Amino acid sequence: MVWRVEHFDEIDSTNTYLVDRVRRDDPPEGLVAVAGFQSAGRGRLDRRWESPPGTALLCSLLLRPGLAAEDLQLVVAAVALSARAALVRLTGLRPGLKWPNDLVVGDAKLAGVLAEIVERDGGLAVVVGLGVNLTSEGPAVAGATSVRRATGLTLTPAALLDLVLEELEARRAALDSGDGRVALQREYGDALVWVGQSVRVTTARESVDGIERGVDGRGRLLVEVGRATRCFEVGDVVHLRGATP
Ligand code: BT5
Repeated sequence: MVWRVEHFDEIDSTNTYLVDRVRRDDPPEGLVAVAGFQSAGRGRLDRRWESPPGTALLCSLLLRPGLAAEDLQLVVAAVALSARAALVRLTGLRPGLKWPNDLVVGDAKLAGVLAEIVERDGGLAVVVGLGVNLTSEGPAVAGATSVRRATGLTLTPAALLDLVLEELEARRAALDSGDGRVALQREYGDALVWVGQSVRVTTARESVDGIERGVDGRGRLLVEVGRATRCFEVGDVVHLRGATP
């Protein structure tokens, strides 16, 4: 993969920028936007992602994995696992993955991933945004952490991005083959936090308590509720400490 990195001191959102670029001039896979500050950083479901200037890796990647929209979660996994592997190499810190898109240390959020699909004639373009707290936990966000808080180490955004892109080479290639996707799914399952533990999954329609049982082949979350196993495509998960559903 030839990565082409565009740097911005300040931008509204690197995801918004790449989505607009795809709509406007449809650049090839491998375009990366990275910013020192986002004035309108976005999370899922119209939520905000906030990082003080220069304290986080804020980037978005344009991928064209040739998969169906239903397999988007695997693309999220490829990027989240690459960020995790890069952090392990740079700091020794091994964050867990919280379904569907967070890197966590214990229960505290270290990083988030936001994937957006843009449909083009030539297939799906996927913009995957990654925000990793390096030296600040973000303004007044409860339950957040940073690399510095978790390890005492100060990483630069550039050093982390370089390794994330290096780690993504093999995982991006894995998306192109059945065996590769199975391997990614296994790595994702191994990195997932709270498997076998009590969780609450909240969707737009309902809130369900059960035992987390991992992910299926499309990266959907499996939760045992009573005698049934429920499968979730979207939602938010919290860890229920000491609760028995
Ligand atoms: C996410 O959404 O976690 C996806 C975050 C993706 C951010 C990257 S930065 C580069 C690229 N460009 C963008 O505009 N976005 C991407 P979600 O799971 O919905 O979590 C959002 C929630 O995380 C917010 O509602 C806050 O509660 C919390 N949050 C906001 N800023 C945070 C921070 N710096 N650290 C930890 N949590 C934060």
